[in-house]
Formats: sequence, C-alpha cells, structure tokens
Amino acid sequence: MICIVADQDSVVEVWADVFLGLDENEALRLSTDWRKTLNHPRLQNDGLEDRFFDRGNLLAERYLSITTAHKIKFWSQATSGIKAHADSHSRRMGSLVGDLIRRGPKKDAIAFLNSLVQPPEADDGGPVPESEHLAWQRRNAVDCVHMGWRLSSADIKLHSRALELERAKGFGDPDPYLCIEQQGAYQETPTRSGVMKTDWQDTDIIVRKMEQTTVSVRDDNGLFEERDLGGEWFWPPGYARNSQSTRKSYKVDLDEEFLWEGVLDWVPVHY
Ligand SMILES: [Ca+2]
Repeated sequence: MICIVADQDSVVEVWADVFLGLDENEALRLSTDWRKTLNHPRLQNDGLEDRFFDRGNLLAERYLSITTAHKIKFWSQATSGIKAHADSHSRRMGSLVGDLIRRGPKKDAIAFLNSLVQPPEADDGGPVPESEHLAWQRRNAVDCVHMGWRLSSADIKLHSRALELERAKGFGDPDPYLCIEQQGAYQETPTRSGVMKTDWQDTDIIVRKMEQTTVSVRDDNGLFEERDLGGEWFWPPGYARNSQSTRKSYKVDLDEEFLWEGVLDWVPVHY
C-alpha cells in the first residue's frame, strides 16, 4: 500500500511504519510482474548479515522525489484534534490527493488545490457509511465550488490625522493592523509597529460569501489602548470565476473618523 499525504502530517507516516500491513514474502509476490520487467533485481537488503539482523526491505518513507516540484499551499479551518493532522487528514483531502495523482500536476489542478480550504468540521479520514458521505457532499456541493474569499493582499496608508491623535496621546507613531469581523468572529493581520503605510500579503484571513463583513484598521498599543481608525462593512460576492479576485478600495473620510485609505484584494476559495 502507498500512502501519500500532505507534508505537514507525520501521523500517517508513523502509523504506516508500525503497521506495514504485509510481510516481505507477500510484497515480493505482489510485485512479481513489476520485478519481471526489471529482470528480477536483487533486493536492497539481501545479504547474510541483513538476514541475520532481520533487516527487511519494507519501509515507510516520508519524502517522494516529487514533493518539492510543486509548492501547494492550502488553508484550513479545521478545529478538531492535533492541528497539523486535522488540517490535512480527511476523506476530502484523500480524494483530492488521489485526483491530483490521477490527473497529474496540471495548471488547473494546482490552482484548484491552492484555493482549497479545509472545512471546520473536517473528519479524520476514516471510513464512514455511504449515506453519511453522500449527505456531506449534498450539504457542501456549492461550497466545494466556492465558499468565500481569502484576503490575498492588503495595502493601506494612514492619514496624518491618525499620527496626530497617536502622538497627542503620547503613544508615538501608529501601529496599525487590519481587523476583519464576520458573524461576531474576528480575524486579524499582524500589527505593523510605528508605520503610516504598510501591506500584508498572502494572508490566511478567510470570509464566507454573502455574509456581512466589516473591515477596519485599528491601532494597537498593547495593553494601553486599542483605537479604531475607521471601518466599513461589505457583502463578499456570492459567485466567482476561476482565480479572478475581488478588489475593494477605501478612502479617507475625516467627518466619519475614517483615517486610512487602501486597497484589499480577495481571491475565491472553496472546500
Ligand atoms: Ca503607537
């Protein structure tokens, strides 16, 4: 048996090493045809010493030579168990990896995986009754095509008023970060210290489509103060084509205490 899993997940490898699932004689029998085409090569560990110390020829290896050829990054909202394991270990991921191997690393297949989000309720990859599997597919059919948007880049610039206010309070220069709120859940970019202008690239901030979303810039002064520099809500579009992005621009409005301008690019993602 060959297991191919995401690079982050070492549990499968450890498991495979403990439970190889077959012995050497069985493996030799199963690979007869293949070895015949290679004119029956000798086994790698086939000497007297190997036999004496019981060094077998069955291994569970971690790296394949193809693993560095394509850098595939996917996002995960999985919440259960060991994080790295839950992020990549589900029936959905199994079918996607299988599909990639079958189709080959074509451009569209790689793009599909790069816009993948592992759902929050991702299962552990074990077998389930067919009815349960079909029910999941029905529930998530639309989201498997497009579930929402990932913030791929954000470029912001603060108005000088933000600096004035910050200095007036004795907190030095502004320390902005982006805060995205949806259904009472907050996602934030890292804080950039003491800057008026900054950007964040390739973030892991993901919002659901068609749910009211508030984008705001805040000033982070640690324990001392947290200040809102202006926010605005929008409805992430409900449909998307390929990797086309949705761009939102923001303008300063001093009357509304909106103290920044910027451009945010969102790319479509799917389960
Ligand atoms: Ca500050």
